[in-house]
Amino acid sequence: MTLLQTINSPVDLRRLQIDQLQDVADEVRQYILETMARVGGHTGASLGAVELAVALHYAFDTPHDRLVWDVGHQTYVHKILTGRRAGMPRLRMYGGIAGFPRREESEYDTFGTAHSSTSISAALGMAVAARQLGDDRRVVAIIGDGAMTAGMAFEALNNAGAMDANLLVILNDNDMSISENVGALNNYLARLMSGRFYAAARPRSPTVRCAPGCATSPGCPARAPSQYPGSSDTAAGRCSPTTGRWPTSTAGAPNRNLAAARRAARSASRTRT
Ligand SMILES: Cc1ncc(C[n+]2csc(CCOP(=O)(O)OP(=O)(O)O)c2C)c(N)n1
Repeated sequence: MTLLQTINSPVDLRRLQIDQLQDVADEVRQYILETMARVGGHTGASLGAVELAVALHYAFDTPHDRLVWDVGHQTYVHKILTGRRAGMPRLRMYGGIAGFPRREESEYDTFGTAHSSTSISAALGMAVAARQLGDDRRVVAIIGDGAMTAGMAFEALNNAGAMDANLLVILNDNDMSISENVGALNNYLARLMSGRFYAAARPRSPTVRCAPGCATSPGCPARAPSQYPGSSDTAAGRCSPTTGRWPTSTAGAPNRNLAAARRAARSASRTRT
């Protein structure tokens, strides 16, 4: 039996060790390739979100926490991990599952959408509603570099920045849209990705799991080690479950590196302009 066959919901995924997640991602990728070769679909877009979907369902307490996928055809991995693996061979067929998220289809589909550029405003609405209700729900918008170019996404960012809502926006930049991406934003992101900030921050990323204060939130691996047995954050002295802070002995390491990376990025952008 493959690992993937044991995952019928994100709860099963969250029982795994962190170092098993890459195997899950590889199996999902293979499953998509095999299935889509037979039935057809938006294969490429979902292949660009395999690790991301696995990581998000592992780190967040879905469906309580809300994942809002911007481009609905990126959600094949999300569908496979949320109990719809067996339905994939009938994707987009009469009586089968939809090629996009549908709220009627699953409690994990938080927003019925095709594409594009609506995720940030939808997620902002959910985050503000959660705050009004005193709910500790976390909300994540996942938006591609293509969808990010639309005015609606910028309106939503502008609004979100002024509302102090608990909202995470993930920019999934794969340098592609309907076809290869063009335009000033694309050029800017390419500069950012090839710049010194990214180069300096990237080697640190495998060790950065919890942000300072993260242990105060319900999905924090350090806060719920039994739910996330693969997490070694507490053991490694990173995110403290009691204070939610990085312990002094090691706190400096990631933060100092990020600070250095930011300084490098600032000086790099000064030299470029
Ligand atoms: C309101 C609106 N604007 C633009 C489009 C065209 N459109 C469809 S998908 C998409 C973005 C796809 O690129 P990306 O978000 O990077 O996702 P990927 O396809 O790479 O997974 C765009 C701009 C649209 N369908 N609707």
